[in-house]
Order: sequence, then structure tokens, then C-alpha cells
Amino acid sequence: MSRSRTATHADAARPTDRLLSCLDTTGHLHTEPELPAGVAPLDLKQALLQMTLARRLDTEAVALQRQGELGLWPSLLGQEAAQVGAASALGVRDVVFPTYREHAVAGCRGIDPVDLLGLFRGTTMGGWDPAATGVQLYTLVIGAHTLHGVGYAMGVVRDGDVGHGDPERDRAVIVFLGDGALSEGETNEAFVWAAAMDLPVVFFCQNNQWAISAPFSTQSRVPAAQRAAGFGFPGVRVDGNDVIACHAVTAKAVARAHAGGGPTLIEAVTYRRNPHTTSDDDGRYRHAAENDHWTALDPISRLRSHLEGLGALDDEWLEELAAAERTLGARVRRGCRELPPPPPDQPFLHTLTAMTPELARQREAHLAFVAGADGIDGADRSEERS
Ligand SMILES: Cc1ncc(C[n+]2csc(CCOP(=O)(O)OP(=O)(O)O)c2C)c(N)n1
Repeated sequence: MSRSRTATHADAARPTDRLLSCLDTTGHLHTEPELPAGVAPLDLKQALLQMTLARRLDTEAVALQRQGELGLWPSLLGQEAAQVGAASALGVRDVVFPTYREHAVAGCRGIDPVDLLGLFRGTTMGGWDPAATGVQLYTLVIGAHTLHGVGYAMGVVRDGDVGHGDPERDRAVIVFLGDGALSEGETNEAFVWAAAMDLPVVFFCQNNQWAISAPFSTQSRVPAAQRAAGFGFPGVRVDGNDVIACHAVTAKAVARAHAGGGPTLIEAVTYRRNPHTTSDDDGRYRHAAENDHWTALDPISRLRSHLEGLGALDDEWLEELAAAERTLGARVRRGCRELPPPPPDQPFLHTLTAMTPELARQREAHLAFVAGADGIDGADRSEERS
């Protein structure tokens, strides 16, 4: 395995505040010397499909929350290119550590959209099998999963699964984080550890400009990508609304990780166009004009214009896309309402690998409590209740 401690020559020569991009705001493809065309080919129609379906899921989920069917929903509106660009650059053996907003990443990895809703409906504490999907469960504690990802990457190295040049063997970890997470102790510890051990990790920061009501200028005095230099690994700043550039930088970082070259921090500069979650009132801390500015930079319109310019979108394909959206919408609305309530003892079954006598006692008491027979301490409370 190669153990390069330094960034490549190209990385070192590039000022880390330069924004890499391939697709301009009108959908015109231009040359980016650091991301030569063809290095990381992306199926553009598939990317448009994934981004469009992710947006439709998001729109449906916001509506479901408003109807009282979900307790909460963190919208991804505006972040589709960053997520689809990154996810489409991963191999099946690479492992994703998401936050709570990576709905498009989940879609690209084949997670059923209805399964994504359970956590926000309160019917599950997970929703999918991390081993089967290569996507760990959503993490609501900001920054905590950066260390989980780094720990997993240590396991990958110990298994000898880097540096073979064999896509069937080499593995990398991609940790998604927000700009607010950069201020967390865990994130900084994760950066130190990943650098010290040359771990195969890509830290993919979606700088969506806001950590709830705290602007990025409060989180950092320098562009996020520049932080990486202080830890000793490359930082790349990419247009997060450009799916082609996001795909290319992620593919490059993943290839570096696979080869044993160590970590990369990617800062995908984008914008959260909806409130932080459906519980947030963003009108209290930001102006509508800011949203208008970013709406004009919409990642889906940009890719669609590009493909239209190429004559790649015929009526038949567009009708198939619209039909796929309608099918998804209907499925999500029905599936959400039909999500089964979990068995009341589910947390007890998954706390430890083997049930201890004390846990078994607590489980029985809890089941009895839920059934309404006995109190949690085993005392008969039926008289008090009546
Ligand atoms: C350790 C911790 N501190 C505070 C919070 C409350 N909190 C929830 S989301 C959030 C902002 C996160 O912003 P960012 O990392 O930029 O991600 P984004 O939501 O913008 O995608 C905060 C502070 C939390 N969940 N966990």
C-alpha cells in the first residue's frame, strides 16, 4: 500500500479557495484543468433522474409533515447535485456515514424512500440495513459520526482493503457533514486521526451556508477546504450545484483513498433553500433575496439545460421521468401512512447482542406496562388508574 503523506503536486499548487466547476449556471460545460473530462465519466441522464426523484421525495415529505404524518423533515432542496455527484462516484464496497439530510445519497444507494421516512415518523430508530446498503444510519448528533467513520476506516486498513488497485478489494469511507459540524470537537479529532493514520476517508462537507441560524461566517474565518491544510491533507472546494464537478472531485478523492493515499476534505459550496427542518422559521434570520440568488443557481435546472442543449432529452424520456416522479410520490404517500408501529420491546432487543437477565426483567416490566397491567416496578397500579 502506498503511504503518501503529502498532497499531490496539483493539490499543492492550487489555492484552496478556488471553486472548481465544470457546468456553468446556464448549463454550458467548460474545461476545468484539474478535472479533465472523461477522468470520471458520469451518466448524466441517470444523474438528472436521481436528482429529480430526490427533489420529489423531499417535496412529498415536507407535505406529509405539514399533514401531521411526519414529526419532522430536514429538507435537501438545493443540495441534490452535491449528493448525487458524490454518491455516484462511490463503489459498492465504499461505506457512507450520513448526517440526517442525505436523502439523495440514500436514493443512489438503493434505499427504499419509505424506509427513510420511518425515523421522522417515529416508527423506527433506523430504517435500513447498513451492511446491505453500505449506508450507516442517520446521525442527529452533529459531528459524532465523523469519528464513527474514522473508526470504520481504521478497520478497513486493518483488513488490508486499501492499496491493491483492485476495485473488488479496495474500500473507502465517505463521511458527509455540514459546515456547522466543522466547529465540533469530534470533527476536528476525526481530521487529526484520519491524517495521522493516512486513513481512506473522504470528508464531504456540504457547505449550505447555514447551521440552523448561524451563518458560515460564524463557523469559519476561512473557506472550509482550507481547514484541511492545517491537518495535513488536501482540501478541495467545488461548486456544490454542479453535479459533474462534484462527481469528479469525489471520484478523485475516493481513488486516492483506495490507493492508500489518505484523507481528503471536499467542500461543496451550495445552499439550503428550505428552512433547516420543518420546525424552523428561517425568515427570522435570513433574507428572501439570498434564497432568490441561489434559486437562480438551481442544480437540476442547470443539468437539464445542459442536456436539452445537447438534444439528449426527448419527449419520451421526459414522460418516463414524469411518470417515475408520479409513481414515487404515490408510493411515498401511501407507504408513509402504512408504516407499521414498532413492537414496544424493540429497543430492548437491539441494545446488546445477548439479552442479560436484568435487561430481560426490564423488558418484561415494560411490556406489562405498555399492556396496562403493571407498573414499571412490577407493582399493580390498576386501582390507581381507575
Ligand atoms: C452535538 C450537537 N449540537 C447541537 C445540535 C443541534 N443542531 C441540530 S442541526 C444543527 C446545525 C447543523 O448545521 P450543519 O452542520 O451546517 O448541517 P446542516 O443542518 O446545515 O445540513 C445543530 C446545531 C445537535 N444536533 N448536535
